Amino acid sequence: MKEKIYFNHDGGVDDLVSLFLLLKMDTVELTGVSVIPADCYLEPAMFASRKIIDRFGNGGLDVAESNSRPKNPFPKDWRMHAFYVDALPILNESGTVVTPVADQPAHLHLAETVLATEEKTTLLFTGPLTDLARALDAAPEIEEKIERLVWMGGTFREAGNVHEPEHDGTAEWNVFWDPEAAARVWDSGIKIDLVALESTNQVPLTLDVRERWAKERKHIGVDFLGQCYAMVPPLVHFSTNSTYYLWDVLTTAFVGNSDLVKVQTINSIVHTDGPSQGRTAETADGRPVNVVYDVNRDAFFDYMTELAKKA
Ligand code: AGV
Ligand code: CA
Repeated sequence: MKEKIYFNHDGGVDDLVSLFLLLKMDTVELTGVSVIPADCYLEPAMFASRKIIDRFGNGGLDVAESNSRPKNPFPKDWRMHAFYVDALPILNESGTVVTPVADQPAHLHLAETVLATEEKTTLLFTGPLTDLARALDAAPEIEEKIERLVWMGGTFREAGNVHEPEHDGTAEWNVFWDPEAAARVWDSGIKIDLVALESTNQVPLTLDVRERWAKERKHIGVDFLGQCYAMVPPLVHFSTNSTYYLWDVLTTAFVGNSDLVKVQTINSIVHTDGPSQGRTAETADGRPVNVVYDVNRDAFFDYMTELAKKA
């Protein structure tokens, strides 16, 4: 039987590529999609999501808009990426958008979808956890219908990826955007699989990967990968603040094929205040999370490229 997945994302290039790949996995069934305006602007990210479902899915889905707000907003330059994906010709060929906008806000859409699904649902989150925290407050009974949360977030390394005034650099952005939401989910009984910077640092966008997609662009789905990853800066000489990694795509690939990675359990807490806010830190009496800390890089890129060929 197919694993039931509810996907909440924040409209970055790798979030939208993740949506595309989920639609191509025959081991999973997407039960719902929602978009939070964290690393994106909401309108282009909603349109892009609905058009990706139209172009690559089999119908039957709607997409919910989040009305959640940040504690620490993302930089504008990154949030612009959703406009570029939404404008791609391959997503605009038909001239219409069929997949509807849900009438519930994301957190209620999540709760309703989980409760209406007979089996337990795996939650896949590739942005901040705000909608999940709010769903747990609004409908605590969903907790027992959640199989697990798979989240791109956090790190236990000294260096995070937040480089902002008044911060010490130890946080990962999806935690930093709303640290209280992460702490709320840590307080729940939900099983957490964390795809942290430990593993995502091993899958930067590099020129050899781009060249591979260019060579295989006769497949429409591989061409789509190439077009999407033409919008963001690759790792060339050294990593900068804007260097792009396949953070969310690795998280999504882990749902489809857990053999790609290694996992270890770490007891941890989330810092919610001060210069380390958004930091996930190991502590003996913290709550256990399963941390994906290593990945077979070549197998990962093979897996995602083969999935794209099914489009
Ligand atoms: O911290 C990684 C998260 C992922 O969910 N996002 C991007 C991915 O969608 C934030 C982010 C960190 N560095 C970035 C980010 C960058 N250089 N460009 C865009 N987004
Ligand atoms: Ca994201």
